[in-house]
Formats: sequence, C-alpha cells, structure tokens
Amino acid sequence: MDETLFYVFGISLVLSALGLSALGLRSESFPPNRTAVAALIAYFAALVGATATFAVLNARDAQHKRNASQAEAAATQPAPSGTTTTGSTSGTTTTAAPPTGKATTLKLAAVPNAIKYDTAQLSGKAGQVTIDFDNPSAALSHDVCLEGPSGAEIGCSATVSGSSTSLSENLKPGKYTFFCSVDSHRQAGMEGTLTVK
Ligand SMILES: [Cu+2]
Repeated sequence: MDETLFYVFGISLVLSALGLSALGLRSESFPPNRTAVAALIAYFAALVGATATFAVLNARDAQHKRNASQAEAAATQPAPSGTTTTGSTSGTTTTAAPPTGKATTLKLAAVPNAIKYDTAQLSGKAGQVTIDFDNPSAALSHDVCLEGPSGAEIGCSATVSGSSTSLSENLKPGKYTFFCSVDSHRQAGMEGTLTVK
C-alpha cells in the first residue's frame, strides 16, 4: 500500500476546505448555484471517502506488516529451550533408556583348536544378558565365566567341547570380564570385556 496516496488525499481535503471557506467568506454570491453546491458536496465526499479508505488500508497494511514480522520473529527464534530439551530428551530416553528386564543375547565362540575366544569385546543392555557360547573344538574344553566390576565371580557356564552352552545373568550397567576357567586358559589370554549399558 502506497502511503503517499493517503497523504495526497488528506492534504487535498484540507486545502480544499481552506480554499472553500476563504471563497465563502469573501464572496456573497458563493456558492453561485445548486449545481455548484452539489458538485462541491460530491467533491468533498469523494475526498473524505478516499482519505478514510486509504487511512483504513494503511492501518490494515501496517497491522499485516506487524503480524508478518512477529510471525517471522517467532519462526526465527529458537523454540523455548525448555520445550525443545524436554521433547528431545524424552524422545531419546524412550529409545535409549535401559529398560530393566530387557533380554540381550550375545554370541561368543572359541577359536577352533586354540585357547582363545573369537572376540575380546562384548556389549549388551542392562537386564538379563545371555551369552551363547560355542566351542567347536572336540579336543579342547572351554567354558565362559563372568566376573563383575568389583572382580567377584558371578557365574560360569558348563564346560563344553565340540558343542554349545550358554550363561545367563541379570546384569547392571558396568564393565564385566568374561573368561575361560579351564586350566590356565584365562592366563593364556582367553578373556575379554563385556560392557553393559
Ligand atoms: Cu578354555
């Protein structure tokens, strides 16, 4: 909306009113006839109407601009940190929180005919953790035992050769050690770390 139009009509109205009153005060014969009166009335009515119209349009335009800039500001502004943090945190928590009692099953195997596991790193979620252990060597017996973060032994699977077994324990978050308790297999390096989150 062009604001100058509003001022043009407004100023014209004021000047016309001043000119008309000057004419009316000076001249006895003014207005000269009915047609002139009607024309003057129409002229003023048009000017007043136009001025009012543009005043309204300008006001509406300004309001729109205010609304737009407010909306823009709201969009640009980072959403209230409280809301964002709460939203994302609760979302993450729902997915990442260790639901107590959720079972994890891990695979572990002995390297054939060696005093060695196939991995030194296992990880699982807090709750019931089961280690499925496979020992393919018929001539070498192995088992899998768990030691807690404090170094206390938690439990051992059966000792197997050429077959599988499993060890299942309810574990809290922490770092555990899994190892083979047969002979001096652990000392030979048959151990690893189980990380529970
Ligand atoms: Cu062993």
